[in-house]
Amino acid sequence: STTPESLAGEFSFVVVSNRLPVDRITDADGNPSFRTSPGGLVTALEPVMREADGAWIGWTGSADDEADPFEHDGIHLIPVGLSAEEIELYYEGFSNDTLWPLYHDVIAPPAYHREWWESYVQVNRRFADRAALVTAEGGTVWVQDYQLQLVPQMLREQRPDLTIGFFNHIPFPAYGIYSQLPWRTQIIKGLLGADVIGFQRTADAGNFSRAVRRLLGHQTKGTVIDVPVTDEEAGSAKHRISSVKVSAVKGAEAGAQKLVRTVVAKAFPISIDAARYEELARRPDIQARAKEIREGLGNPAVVMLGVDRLDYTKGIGHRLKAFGELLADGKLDVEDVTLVQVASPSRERVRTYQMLRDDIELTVGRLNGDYSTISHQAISYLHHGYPREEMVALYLAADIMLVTALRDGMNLVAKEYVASRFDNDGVLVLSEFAGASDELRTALRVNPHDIEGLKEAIMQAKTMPKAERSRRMRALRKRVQEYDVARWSTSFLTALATPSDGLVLPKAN
Ligand code: GDG
Repeated sequence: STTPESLAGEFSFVVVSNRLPVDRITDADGNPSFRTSPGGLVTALEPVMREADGAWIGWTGSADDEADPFEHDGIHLIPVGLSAEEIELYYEGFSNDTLWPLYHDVIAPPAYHREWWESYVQVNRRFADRAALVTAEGGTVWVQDYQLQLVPQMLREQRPDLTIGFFNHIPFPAYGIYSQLPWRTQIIKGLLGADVIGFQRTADAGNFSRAVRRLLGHQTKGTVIDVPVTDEEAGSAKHRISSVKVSAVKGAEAGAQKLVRTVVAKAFPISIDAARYEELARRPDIQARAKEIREGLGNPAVVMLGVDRLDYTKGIGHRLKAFGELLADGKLDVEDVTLVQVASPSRERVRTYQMLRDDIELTVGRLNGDYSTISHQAISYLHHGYPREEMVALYLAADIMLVTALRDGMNLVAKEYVASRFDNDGVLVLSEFAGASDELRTALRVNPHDIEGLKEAIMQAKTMPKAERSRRMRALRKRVQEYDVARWSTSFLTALATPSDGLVLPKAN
């Protein structure tokens, strides 16, 4: 059988993420197998991996699963095992109950526990070791997301020959918030092990650079950060010398110089496989399904849609509040408007998520109790995950798409809706706190905290003339078609392959 050791130095392109892009399933005969799983990151990287014939390192999603490396749908997958305790401390704890709320502007209070941090360090070390093992001399490793922020530095210490990229899928908070983190300096240093650190928005990259200046005092200029090189690193012939330059020492006497590595911290807004969504949307069976969905809802004049992981960052409660008030005000009537809310199950073992679910379901139940009729539901609430085909049918069935996140790195749902609407119809209501808002300028952009403003936007969407809907949607579609996921990964990997500015020194030794 294939062991990780048998793959030593095998791959010149390696992606590292917390989760592998597959779910373990058991078929009718009890045989275990894998299926490609849904989700933001998977959606984004699957096409890239296939093309590069690279390897993907990550956790399978089950406890104590020490599966051997295997191939699935043409991608080499290299599992990293997590114990039940590590899932609790590193994943549910530090990743999802410390970093997630902190990086989303403390919408929920982050919990700080030293045992969680210790587990985070230990698990990051395991991922770094695995990447160090399987990556070829001079290869490229692309580390994904907030669960693995220490991996770049850990990897660089072992393998200075590698080119290392990191992409943060979630926001990076302002320093006033970030500075709460008891391990703020360690995390910053961990990330600075990368050559290129990608963020969703320009503001995220700026927040990171500021944290670097405040905590470490390194010089930054635009998107370039000068990171001092240790003597050991400078003496290593293996060092990726192209990123090393001589820089004047701030505050020292004239002429004083030191060796620095240049690290780029910059926005690379993630996207989707737009053509694939359009292709699905054009399928007659999916269009028929969209029609069937509307019929099933009682053929209301207007269908509104929300699609989110059930997460407190997504602003589902704010959306329901605005919708409920419009029903109460008599501005909306269940006879001709229905809200479909898909809330896919997420992080169900974390207490904050259990409380959120209770809260949302209480609100939905109340609103339906108050306003639904025998023939028409106010809210069709679905706590399920669906196949992608069904998602596209929902997008086609929806006259108005509501994305009201309180904080969101990007929000791919907004882009998927746009990509699916080849009919140039439909209105996107989009929170300015989602990264997508930087790009999707002709959406109806809202501040979801402003319930009055959100209600007005919903009414504006409902009464918007066809010509305006079409004009706005065309502009949105143009953007999403041009800046698709292929463009995202290409621009990141191009930046990674291009040494940043500076006086390049001849190779040491
Ligand atoms: C993180 C960041 C950033 C959802 N329910 C179902 C389903 N989905 C798919 C959607 C979309 C993806 O999951 C969700 O992506 P989002 O971007 O909306 O949000 P997060 O999951 O929070 O993702 C986010 C993203 O990473 C990428 O960088 O944009 O800001 O938080 O693709 O369609 N897919 C299927 N069934 C479902 O029930 N098939």
